[in-house]
Amino acid sequence: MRINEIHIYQKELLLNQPYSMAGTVLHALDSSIVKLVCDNGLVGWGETCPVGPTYQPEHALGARAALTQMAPAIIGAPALSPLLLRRRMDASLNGHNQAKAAIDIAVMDLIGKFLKLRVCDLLGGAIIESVPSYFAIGIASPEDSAKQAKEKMAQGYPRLQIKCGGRSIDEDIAVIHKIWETVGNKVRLAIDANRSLNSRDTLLLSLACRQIPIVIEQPCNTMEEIASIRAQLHHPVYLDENTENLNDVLRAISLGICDGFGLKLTRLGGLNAFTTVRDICAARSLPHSCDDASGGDIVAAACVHAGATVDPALLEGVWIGAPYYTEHYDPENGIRIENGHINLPALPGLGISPDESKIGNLAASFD
Ligand code: 0XW
Ligand code: MG
Repeated sequence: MRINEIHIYQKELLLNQPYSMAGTVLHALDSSIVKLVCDNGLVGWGETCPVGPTYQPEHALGARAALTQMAPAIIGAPALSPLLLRRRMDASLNGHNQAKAAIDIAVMDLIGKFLKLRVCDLLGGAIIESVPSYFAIGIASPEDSAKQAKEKMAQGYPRLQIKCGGRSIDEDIAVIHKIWETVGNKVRLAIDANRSLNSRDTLLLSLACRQIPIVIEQPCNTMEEIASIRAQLHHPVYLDENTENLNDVLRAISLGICDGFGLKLTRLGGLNAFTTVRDICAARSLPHSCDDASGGDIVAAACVHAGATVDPALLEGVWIGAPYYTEHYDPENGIRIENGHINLPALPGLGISPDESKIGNLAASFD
């Protein structure tokens, strides 16, 4: 079975409310969807969708350019050999994990459909059939943040992530205290500064909240800044944006500068790269999430399949974009959150079939 055709679509995902992180407010997202067609007619779907152009060094226009650059190397490749395909991609383009991830996801979808196995089974097997999710509360006032936290806790989310940064540190501290007063320890809390705090403000935040059991996610811009204050913090620290590839994860672990990770599937290079990181984290008992920066049903399905293979004791949850979007690519089997959890799709491959009228505009085709 060989890959005969590649089709790349551009999809604008409209958000049902502005999504705010430190220094960024987004109203829509630019997703790239990949359709691979094999010589036997089998179809596999992949997707990659950065959360705006400043979250990671890679961006949406770059993803489509990278896919176009790699297309000649992908056409004719054996579809049942993700490792060989990865090597072909690496030989034709340096870096650009997010774009390579879309192909990796599509190939795993193809293999699953061919073997009549779910993607989670190809990744080692699902330990759980329903994965915990978490909700990210955007930058807001203490009152609004606490109101949202109460609502999301009532909806069954076992964990909340509170965005902070990009404003006075006193406001961030007030938000954390207000949420803690409102939900207490009935839900796990993480604070995510998305690289925006300097080391002084990170120390002040940790000191002012030392009685509150929070995880502090990606407080500063660089691993070096985090390493310099780590010993003085009162809370566990997770890295997110700093882990752009497997080597970054290895560097962070070997330097001992974090207690866990907010992992992003496409940033690491896709499902196969993720399983390597999953196993390294397990070897060091490091908790982590299994998310992506953003994306529709295809990315969400990939994250749920991967998340189901993580030791539940180490899984911090699977964040997906569904609560923030207005539509599903697959209206019937699209990935949804119920009671703060996500059920694994039952069908082979990723278990979703995008409706082609919902996947945006054709940007490029190769055969
Ligand atoms: C909450 N997330 C998983 C989704 C956003 O896009 C960013 C991200 C994070 O943790 O940084
Ligand atoms: Mg994060």
